[in-house]
Amino acid sequence: MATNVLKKADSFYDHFERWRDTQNQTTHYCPGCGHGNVHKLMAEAIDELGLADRSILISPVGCSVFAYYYFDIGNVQAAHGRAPAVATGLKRSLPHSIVMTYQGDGDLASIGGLEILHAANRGENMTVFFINNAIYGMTGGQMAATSLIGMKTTTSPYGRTVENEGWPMRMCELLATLPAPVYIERCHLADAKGIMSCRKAVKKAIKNQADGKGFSFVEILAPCPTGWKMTPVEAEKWVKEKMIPYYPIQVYKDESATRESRMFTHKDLNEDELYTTLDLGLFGETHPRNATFIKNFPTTHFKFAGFGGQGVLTAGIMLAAAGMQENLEVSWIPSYGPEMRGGTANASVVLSKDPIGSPLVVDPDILVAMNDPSLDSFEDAVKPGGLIIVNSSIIARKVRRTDVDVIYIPLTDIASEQGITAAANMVLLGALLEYTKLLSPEAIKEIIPVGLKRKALIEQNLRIVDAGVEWVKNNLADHKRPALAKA
Ligand SMILES: Cc1ncc(C[n+]2csc(CCOP(=O)(O)OP(=O)(O)O)c2C)c(N)n1
Ligand code: SF4
Repeated sequence: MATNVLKKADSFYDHFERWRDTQNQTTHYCPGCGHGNVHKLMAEAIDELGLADRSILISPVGCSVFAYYYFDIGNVQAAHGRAPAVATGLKRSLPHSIVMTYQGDGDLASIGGLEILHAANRGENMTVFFINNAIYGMTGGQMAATSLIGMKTTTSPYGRTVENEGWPMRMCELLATLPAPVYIERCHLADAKGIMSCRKAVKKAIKNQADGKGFSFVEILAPCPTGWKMTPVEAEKWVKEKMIPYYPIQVYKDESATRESRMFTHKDLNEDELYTTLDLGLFGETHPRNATFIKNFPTTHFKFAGFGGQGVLTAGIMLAAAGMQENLEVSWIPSYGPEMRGGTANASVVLSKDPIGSPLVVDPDILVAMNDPSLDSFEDAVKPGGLIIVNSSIIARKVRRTDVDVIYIPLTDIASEQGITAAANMVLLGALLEYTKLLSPEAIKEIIPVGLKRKALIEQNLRIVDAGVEWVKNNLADHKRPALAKA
């Protein structure tokens, strides 16, 4: 006699540790919730396709945030709405993985509306499961982009209206207008027949990815008895009678049979190609590698801050370029306000003998403050024992900190005396390097002819760097660093 053995899919964990039942066999979902059903269909499809070892599920923010407690495959949990972006990164770096996002309507159609649109438009070779229960279940029943007209939710207590909240969004129809997606289908969980259609759709959407066909999207109309304040039976009926008429069950697009397999390929550039592509060779050959210099180089974090137009970004990038010529690891990252001119700007620069983890400079070793707001903003952030260079032509006040080294230099006045007021940043570079000895001032002078946009001013700028060097020699020879000097 033939026997049917009903057993849990292998792609599920043997024990579901999230919930408190004695045998660890139930999920955390409410009775009658659609999420459990969809999980089962997915796990069985992954088993049948033999893809568990390559599969990565990206769980969303929403009731299904804990999907990773159930699926015994690769799991990543993404910030609200960002699953398609995370999936893109994963799929592109691991092209042979099977990447699936699992997203509710709040996650996919509301906060993550653009992520999904762009991933679909790029035709990312990924699989998206969109669980449309027309409400934010996890947070207590707020209106979703897909809540129906007339639907009462905690944020539409009088019922959703077109005038107030707009039309419910039909994601399948919207995405099917894009040329890139290969497969888009909507199915439902309201009865056994509907679940069987979902089963096929789920499997097909995963298989498409394994075949390299591109972006597949399955929307599943699912009950949320708790959010809808119904019994599970009433909720099933509601899917059938209210949701399906507005969200037609059909295949919106299916080019699976005709699409060529398309695998994303990395462009592997050799070192020469990398240099040309990224313009890294802009400053010519780097200097011969000086192993002792590099070994002894103190990793230094700089913050150059001032008004837009004072050249703080340029000073930062020139210093970084000079460091690069000496074979140091360098980073430069600008930050500026929205104003085209006159706003504040600052550059974070790191020079290091070791690879740099983050280009952000939160607590600089050296702060260059070109104006008052910059000193006010960053004085407290400088590391104890660090250095603050104050543009005393503009900043009248003194530094309050007593645990840092401070030098006051009239950068703007020196630049004016040399004929270009706007070149205070060049005075700074000369002075900074002469004072700290981190690099030779000559290193910056090599960069200027290439880095300066206005070539007619090269000679003058070189002289202005020298003026900064001279000023330090003439004025700071007796400068005493505070006792707590930088080690
Ligand atoms: C950036 C951010 N904004 C808001 C929230 C709050 N939040 C958590 S889940 C959720 C909605 C989930 O609804 P849905 O995606 O439909 O999933 P369901 O819970 O219904 O399965 C919201 C708004 C959050 N966690 N993060
Ligand atoms: S609130 Fe709704 S979506 Fe969330 S677990 Fe309960 S029934 Fe499912």
